[in-house]
Amino acid sequence: MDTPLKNDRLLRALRREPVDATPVWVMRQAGRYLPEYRATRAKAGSFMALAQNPELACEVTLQPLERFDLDAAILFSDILTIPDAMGLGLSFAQGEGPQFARPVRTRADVERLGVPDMETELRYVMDAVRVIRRELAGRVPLIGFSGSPWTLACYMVEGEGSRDFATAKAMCWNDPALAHTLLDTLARSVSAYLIAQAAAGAQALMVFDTWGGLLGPTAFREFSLRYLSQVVAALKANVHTRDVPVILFSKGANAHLVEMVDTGCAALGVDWTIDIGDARRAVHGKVALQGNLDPAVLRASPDVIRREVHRVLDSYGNNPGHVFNLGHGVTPEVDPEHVKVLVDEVHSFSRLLRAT
Ligand code: 1CP
Repeated sequence: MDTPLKNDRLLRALRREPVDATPVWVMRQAGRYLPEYRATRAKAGSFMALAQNPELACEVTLQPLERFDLDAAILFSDILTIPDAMGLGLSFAQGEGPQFARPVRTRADVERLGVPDMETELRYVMDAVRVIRRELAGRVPLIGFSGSPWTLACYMVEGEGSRDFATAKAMCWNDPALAHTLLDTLARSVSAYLIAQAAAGAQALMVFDTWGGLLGPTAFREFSLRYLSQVVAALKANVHTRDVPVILFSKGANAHLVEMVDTGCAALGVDWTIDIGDARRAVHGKVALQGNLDPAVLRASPDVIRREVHRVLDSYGNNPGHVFNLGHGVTPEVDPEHVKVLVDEVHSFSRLLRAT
């Protein structure tokens, strides 16, 4: 567990310290675009069987690191493990999104929910963290993660994926007190989950607020940001997490970057709809930024990918605190060779930038 890191670029960049080259990892770097992932998933039988088997979860976590010169590993799991552990009955139909057998709609549904026990109901996640740390043997840091309270509430109330999560939003308008009870239970669960992952060995923590951008400015502050702040405050107050960098990613919420800095997070994820140089100026270099290449660029030719990598690196400039990533997850039809082009170009071009 105490093996020194051979590659600490990610952690240095998150602390806004100098690095020899910009660190890079890719959201959803383990996933369906990799044939070896599809093979392991077939062997496991289902997505949840894969996620609940620590040895197989470790195998797929390491697969992208065998192919690409990545600067971080991310735990192979899912944000929906918490609602599953709360008893909602999660399943993934083949080729389709998540579904809950028992969505949360009424006050009785919300009041039934408790904070899951991390070392029993979610032990498989902590076991996966421990196995991955052992197998990584200090090659790169391991990122743990959770969904944000708001994004988890979206799936729990809706009962499945959605374009607009209109049922979840309706709860916020029709019964805000009920929405707040649910979000508070989720914030306490997310905090306990991230603390347990750090205690098990996660070296950085990311919170995915994938659906934050569905909310207007006032609702974003009330139903998303407030609970992100609650989570970061809980992590700062805990001995396992007070020194572990936290990355907050609210997709589609670029208008709120400055307010998000006030949570006390180490870094903000940014999607591709803002120039990363503008985002850096907006936050006055007070946090690191992670992003923000449009994932659709990976469907273009290697020359276009290199040019777009240069554009993002040039825009951030020779400033501390950049973690290169996509602005959202890599999609299943992407050619893995294109991910290799991206990763190698980030390292070589960022070295060049530092030399000039
Ligand atoms: O068919 C399959 O094999 C399942 C596809 C899949 C994968 C590869 C799912 C189901 N989850 C995952 C892994 C996963 N999910 C990771 C692993 C680590 C890595 O990045 O390599 C992570 C970090 C997540 C996080 C996640 N799950 C988010 C937040 C990030 C994002 O992409 O915005 C969300 C919204 C989910 C929900 C979810 N789980 C799976 C799917 C297909 C979805 C999206 C459902 C929808 O469309 O709403």
